[in-house]
Formats: sequence, C-alpha cells, structure tokens
Amino acid sequence: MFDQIDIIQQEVNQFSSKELSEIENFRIAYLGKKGKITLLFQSFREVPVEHKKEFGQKLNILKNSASEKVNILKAEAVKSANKKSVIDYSLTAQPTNLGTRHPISIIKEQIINIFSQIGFSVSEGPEIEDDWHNFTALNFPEEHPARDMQDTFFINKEMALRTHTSSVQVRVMENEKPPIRTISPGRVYRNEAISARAHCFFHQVEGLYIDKDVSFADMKQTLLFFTKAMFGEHAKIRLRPSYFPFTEPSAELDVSCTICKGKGCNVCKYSGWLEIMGCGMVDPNVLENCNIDPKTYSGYAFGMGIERIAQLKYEVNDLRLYSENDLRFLRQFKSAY
Ligand code: 2NL
Repeated sequence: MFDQIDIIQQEVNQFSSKELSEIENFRIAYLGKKGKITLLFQSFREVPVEHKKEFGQKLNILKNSASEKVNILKAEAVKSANKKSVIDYSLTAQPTNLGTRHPISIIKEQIINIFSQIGFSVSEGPEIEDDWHNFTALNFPEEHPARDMQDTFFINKEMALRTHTSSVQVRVMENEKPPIRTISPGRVYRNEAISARAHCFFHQVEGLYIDKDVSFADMKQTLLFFTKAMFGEHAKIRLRPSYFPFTEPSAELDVSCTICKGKGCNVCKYSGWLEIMGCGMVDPNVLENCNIDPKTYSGYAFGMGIERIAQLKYEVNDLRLYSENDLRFLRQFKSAY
C-alpha cells in the first residue's frame, strides 16, 4: 500500500500538459470517483491501526499535490490559449512613426520640377570618375589646383571622387547629339576640412543646354525663370563676371536677398544680394572635347549647390546639420513637400 502511494506520487510529479482536455483526463484518472487516489482512500479501512496515521498523512499529501498540479496546469493552459486567440479590436491603433523627407531631397525635387517645366531632362552618372570626365574634357589645365590631392579625393592616379556633376554632362555630350537640354543632380566630393561653411561632400545640380544659336540672353532668361519659381515672383537677379575653366564668358548669379528683399540685412551682409550659382557659355574647347562642333553649336551651363539653396529657403546656417541625422533638425521638415 505504501509502495502504491510512492508510485502514484511519482506519476503525479512527472505529469505535465498544456492541453486542457489532457489535464482533465488526468484529473479524472487520479482524483475522479474511480480515480487512483480516490480508490486508495477507500482502502484506508484495510490499513493496520498502527500504520493508519502515517498512511493518512501520506495520502493527504498525495491528494493535495495532485489537485494543486491540476489547478496550476489548467491556469497556464487557459492563459496561453487567451494569448493566442483574444484580440481586442476596440483598442486604438499603435501610432506609426512617419519619417520626414530630407531638406536636400526636398530642394532637389523642387529644382528638378522647375527645370522639367521648360524641357530639361535629368541625367545621372558615376560618383567615381576618371580624370578625363572630371577634369581634362572640361578644359582644366594640367597644373590646375583642383587636380591636387589637397582639393580632390583621389582613388588612384586615374580615378577620383567627382568634384562636380559636370562630369555627367560630359558623358551626355559624348553620347547624345544636340539639342541637349539636361540637368544633373548629385553628390560631389571635395577634400576640405569640415566646418559650418565647408564639408567634404555636398550636393549639386548642374544644367546644360546645347543647340544652334543658344545665347547668353537665353541663359539669363532661363535662370530668371528658375529664380522666380524657387524664391518667388518678387525675386530679382543680377549677373557678375567670373571665371571657370569650362565656360567663357562666365558669371556668378545673385538673387535679391530673400530675407530683407534687397534692403540690406546681416544675411546678405547689407549688400541686398545673395550668390546662388555659377554659369556661363560652354567653352568651345569643351564642346570640341566631346565631339560637338563649336562652329555649329553653342550652349550655356550652370551649377548650383543644393545646400546653398536650402540654406536660403530654410535659414540653415551650418552645413554640418545636413549630414548629422539629428532628429531635432530633420523633424522640422515634416510639413515640407
Ligand atoms: C558652381 C559653378 C558651374 C558649369 C558649372 C558646366 C558643365 C559643362 C560645361 C560647362 Cl559640361 N559648364 N557647368 C558651368 C558654370 C558654372 O558651376 O559654382 N557650382 C556650384
């Protein structure tokens, strides 16, 4: 009899299940009317008097441990069944964290939109360029400082990270016949110490228009259209003479100060004007380098920094903010399109 208690106790200890029906079957088999433990209680009468006390105690421990086991296993089974099947549809939805577009992307899209309205396509090209497309075809003299390690990130003697997206436009001229009317947005690299005003990479949009009889006046009108579309109808432009190896004549384009509207403030250093891009007539040497006959065709080109335009539109005064991924900065462009 005592042996039987020990055997059943072992069976109880070993039993485990996550299924409610199995647990109920176990309960019936051990604690039910004809269960093993219940039957042992019935045999209590047959136990000799001197063993009755010990037998009773052991039997009670067995019964309690079996019913405790049943209760615990049932509770666990009910809990995991609830987890699987109960979805509270009345709960409010989890808030989703919507990202924001980067200010550089926003301005880039705006520039593309404006130029596409007047027939410009978009061209892209490699960020790692050879010497020909980045410098030589663009009329850079052999000893030009931009070809120096100090100004350009070289990968080897031949290849470098492009310093402007003019390299993309050289590729377009080599591969297509005029009329060519395209802009090339993209990231460019310069070997500069990082500060509020300079960074080792920035973003550019360059434009190129080549056809018969393209004039400086055409360029001026196109850039006036762009400036008004970007900064508003009130915007005025002026062109100042400048120099680039790849354009002749060359000019710098200023817009009337977007903050003080030309009256004079600390953003425009009391001049009333802000520089926004470089431009000029494509140098005949560049056309020739790209197999376009400069006697038949002429063209204008321009280049602007996207960071510079964004700085004026959003009044951001530190270039580093664009690449630090500080959410406090980026979240401010939530409502921008
Ligand atoms: C600037 C000035 C400029 C160009 C870029 C260009 C491209 C070809 C031929 C001739 Cl393929 N010119 N691009 C022309 C004048 C100025 O950029 O300050 N950019 C940020």
